[in-house]
This record gives sequence, C-alpha cells and structure tokens, in this order.
Amino acid sequence: MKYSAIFLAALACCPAVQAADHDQHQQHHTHLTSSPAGVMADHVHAKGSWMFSYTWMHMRMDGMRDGTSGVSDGKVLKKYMVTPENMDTDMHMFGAMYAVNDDFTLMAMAPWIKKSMQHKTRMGKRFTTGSEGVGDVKLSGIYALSNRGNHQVLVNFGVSAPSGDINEKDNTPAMKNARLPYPMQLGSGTWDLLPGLTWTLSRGAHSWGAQTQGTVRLGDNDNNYSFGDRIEVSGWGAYRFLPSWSASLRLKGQAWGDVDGNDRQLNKNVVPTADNDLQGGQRIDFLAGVNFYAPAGVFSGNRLALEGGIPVYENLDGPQMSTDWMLTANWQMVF
Ligand SMILES: [Cu+2]
Repeated sequence: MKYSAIFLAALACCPAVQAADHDQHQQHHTHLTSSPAGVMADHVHAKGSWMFSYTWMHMRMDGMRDGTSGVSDGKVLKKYMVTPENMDTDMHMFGAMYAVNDDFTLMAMAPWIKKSMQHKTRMGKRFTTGSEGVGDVKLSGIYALSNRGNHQVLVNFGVSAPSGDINEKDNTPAMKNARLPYPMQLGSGTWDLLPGLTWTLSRGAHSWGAQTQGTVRLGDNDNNYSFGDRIEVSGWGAYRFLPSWSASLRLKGQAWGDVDGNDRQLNKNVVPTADNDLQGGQRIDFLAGVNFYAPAGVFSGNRLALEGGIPVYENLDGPQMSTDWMLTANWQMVF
C-alpha cells in the first residue's frame, strides 16, 4: 500500500513517469512487441483477445556455392547439363492468434507461395520454371512459462500440415511438364513437429529477445522422401527511438539437413537441385528492421514492421543455390 501511494504521488507530479506509464499501458493493452518483422510466435495475448497478421517475405538466391566458397556456372556445367542461376521466392502468410487465457495463445498460419528459378544449360540456353500455390499450414500453441509484462519465457509447440503441393511441374527444354526439383516444391509433404522456446525482456525503450525453433519431419511423404530437419536460433535487440517507432538488429543462425530418400521422378545427374544429397547447409543472417506502432485512436493496435537481411556466413552441401538477401514486411492488428 505504502509503495503504491508513493507511486501514485510520483505519477501525479512527474510528467515523464506519466508518459512512461501511458506507454507501458498502451503496450500492455495492445500486446504489440518490438520484435523484428521476421520473428513469429514471440508473444502471448491477454485472455480472449485476437490478433490477425499478414506477412510478406521475399528471398533472393543468386549463384551456386559449395561449402563456403562460390562455384561458377561453368564449373557446375562441367558435371551437370543444367545449372540454376538465380531464384526468387515470395511468401504471403496470413496469421491468426487467439488467447485462450493469459498464459496460452493459439496460432494458425497459412502461406501462399510463389517461386521462380532461372537456369542455364550446357548449350548456353536460358529457361525459367515456376511454381505457385498454398504452402504448409501451421497450427501452434504458445504457453508462457513465465509471463511478467516485461519478461517472458514461452514454450512453443506446433504441427505443420502437408497442405503444400509436392508434385509441382513445369516445362523444361528436355521435357514438358517435368517434376520440379526439391527447392521448387511448395510443401514438405510430411507432417512436421515445430517445437520452440522464446525469451523476451524489455526495459524502458530497450528490448531483447532470443528464440530457437525446430522442424522435425515425421516419416516420408508420398514421393518417397522427407526434407531434412531444421534448427533455427535467433537473437535480437530493439530500441524505441520515438514513441511510435522502434528499430532492431538481429542475428539468425540456421542448420538444415539433406533430403532423406529421393523423388524417383527427379534425375540427380541433370541438375544439382534434383540431388537429395545437395540440399543441406548452415547459414547465419544479419538483419536490421524498423517497427511502427499506430498511436492511440482509430488505428490503435496496429503494427507495421519491416526487416531486411543478408547472409554473413553460408556453408552448403553443394553445389547448391546461395542466398543473396531477404526482406520481410509484417502487419499485425490486435483486438
Ligand atoms: Cu500475436
């Protein structure tokens, strides 16, 4: 009682504290975090509240790599008939979150994916293949082991359903309607487990977070293979430089395995993307982002976030396509 009286007295006479309290109240009310745009499932919501989100992700891949060094087209074409030159991936992800109670939030995510890959043949001819459609739908639960406003420890567990197509086809110079190689498919074809752990801390205008997430494939898909398991570890810091704006820096490391088994409609001697043993790797990305929170009023509860990054380390079972840069834009709306 005594402390709260002192606190109230301080509130009444100090505009700075009032502002800070208002800020905290607003953030608490809306549960919009200062985590970067590319970080998902990093928070829980207050009982009964909903969040809807839309995320657009773009990834550009350019050139080939074996281990940590680049490999020229010419070198790849000495062994293979075809080499990929570059690839663009766009993902439009629609998400919904619902808080069953203050410590447990459900999350669903449905992606629409578009991929395009440009190739060069040994004869010097160029061609492009594409795929587009629904990806794997993910359902998860996020449970707060510790949930004290400015400090949270969350455990995530989810499943990824095989809703994305693994029979994508397109025309190549050698064949009409050819089965596209592993990186061009839209889903894994398997049910996957998605365990994760998230830690976040905020102190005034500063906030920090760390997250690890796994993807564990269950069994083989209908085309006789499974994608490699994946682990991601991410750490970030953010700073609120204006009441409605924050900026973030993040390092994200990930490792993923080769394809286990192989799609019998693919010929691994033609192009390296069709070789199940040339799919695994490790990568560390450096990312910078900015978040905007709509001030109180009609748009209160809305957050817009943008994050872009480049790899600073890449080690691939190659020759395999090398990542050039990535960009994520995200809109969140809390009710
Ligand atoms: Cu949310």
